[in-house]
Amino acid sequence: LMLESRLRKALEHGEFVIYYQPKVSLADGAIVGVEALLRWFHPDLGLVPPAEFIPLAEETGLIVPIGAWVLRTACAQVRRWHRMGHSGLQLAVNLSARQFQEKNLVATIEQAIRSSEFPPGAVELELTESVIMRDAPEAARRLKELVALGIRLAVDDFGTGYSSLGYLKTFPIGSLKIDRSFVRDVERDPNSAALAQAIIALATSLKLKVVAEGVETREQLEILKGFGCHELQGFVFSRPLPPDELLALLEEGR
Ligand code: G
Ligand code: G
Ligand code: MN
Ligand code: NA
Repeated sequence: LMLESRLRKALEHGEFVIYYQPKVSLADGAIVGVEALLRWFHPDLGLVPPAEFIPLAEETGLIVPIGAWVLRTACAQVRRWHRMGHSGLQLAVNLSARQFQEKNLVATIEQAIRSSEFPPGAVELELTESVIMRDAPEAARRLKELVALGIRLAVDDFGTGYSSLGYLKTFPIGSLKIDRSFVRDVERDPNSAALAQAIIALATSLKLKVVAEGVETREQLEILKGFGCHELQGFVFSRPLPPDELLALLEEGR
């Protein structure tokens, strides 16, 4: 309860920050995008990890205003990086179930994009299979509205939901993010390797981009690259970073 009342005030007190984790092309090692990851720095509690407050923000509905703030702030930030010469940089933002169902979602996104003059094609929304599959006909309409804005859609934690694959055929998905549970054991466990390879083959034949998340070692990187994976995200390249450190990394790479 204490956490909940504090969470209610966190936005107005300016206690949220966004960290950015690079997504890297496996073809040439270039940073092609960033995923916005919310952090809560509480003056007394210190850093409260997202796993501890995002479920609470979901339950209470606070995720809706918080998520709108994330969209506005991340679009404005990445737009500044575009203007500093990193013009191709993609921005990925996570959407939870509550946000996806909220009736003002499309307007919120449109406004965030417009107010920062953000190129819509450089925004990608990350949704999990369970969010997409919750109410399939309604979700399909929603996804079409989002795509009509010109933005892209990614399936997050791919392979962990208990959905059919049918939605990949009918829904306007642009990319798959291989869940890190498959990546973690890819060097040791032949089944994990087979699954990662199958997901990459599936994505490739459907002409979807495929991103491996949670890549921690050089060996994992090489295996995934060998399987034809397009991009990676993970500690092997960088942790999620505060904006100034992310910018330093971008400047280093040119
Ligand atoms: O940042 P990791 O470092 O700990 O994130 C944990 C979880 O929190 C992930 O599942 C991620 O998708 C989710 N998350 C992080 N930032 C956001 C956000 O801005 N909005 C939503 N809805 N989820 C987020
Ligand atoms: O669920 P989602 O994919 O949005 O969550 C991203 C989460 O993964 C964040 O919590 C981020 O901090 C974490 N993460 C990113 N790279 C790695 C990694 O290489 N290893 C591990 N263990 N976690 C990672
Ligand atoms: Mn994500
Ligand atoms: Na994920």
